[in-house]
Amino acid sequence: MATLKILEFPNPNLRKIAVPVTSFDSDLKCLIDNMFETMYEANGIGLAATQVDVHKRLLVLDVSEERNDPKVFVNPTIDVIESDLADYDEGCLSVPGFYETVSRPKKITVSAQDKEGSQFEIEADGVLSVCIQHEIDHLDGKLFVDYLSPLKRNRIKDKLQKEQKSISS
Ligand code: GNR
Ligand code: NI
Repeated sequence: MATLKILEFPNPNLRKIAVPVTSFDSDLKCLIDNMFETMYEANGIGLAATQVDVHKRLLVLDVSEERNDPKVFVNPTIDVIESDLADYDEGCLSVPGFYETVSRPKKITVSAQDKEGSQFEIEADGVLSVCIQHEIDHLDGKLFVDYLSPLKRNRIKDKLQKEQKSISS
């Protein structure tokens, strides 16, 4: 296994639209393992392939307290979105150090495939719902900062760009 480099805002590759996964082979399983290792090492609750510069429709997450409930969603789609909204203080591994309140539909029904390609459907609310919506946004080239005012978004962008220039890894 290996950890992967996480792209940071405003890297333009974070704006790419991911394409569906079509082969459920050993390369996919290897990518999934590496995404879990990257997510756990970074103490994240979720990670979309887009964030590691792989533009395929898959995401991993683990919203459990014990960090022992890994879940993979390949080619996820949101089938039902309830109209009630809920606020959550969101962060993102691609926007390190910034947390802002985002309002999203509270409850969703999601279908996806597992790592073998079998279809499944789940209902999600609470942090699981927030995380799935946040990760599917990544697959569509969207970031939580897009929900903020342009003023806030640009302040975050300027601060991160300065940091990236001073570190330049
Ligand atoms: O680790 C993460 N925490 C988090 C907190 C609130 C709302 C969403 C998230 S997802 C984030 C990991 C990440 O950037 N996934 O794309
Ligand atoms: Ni994120």
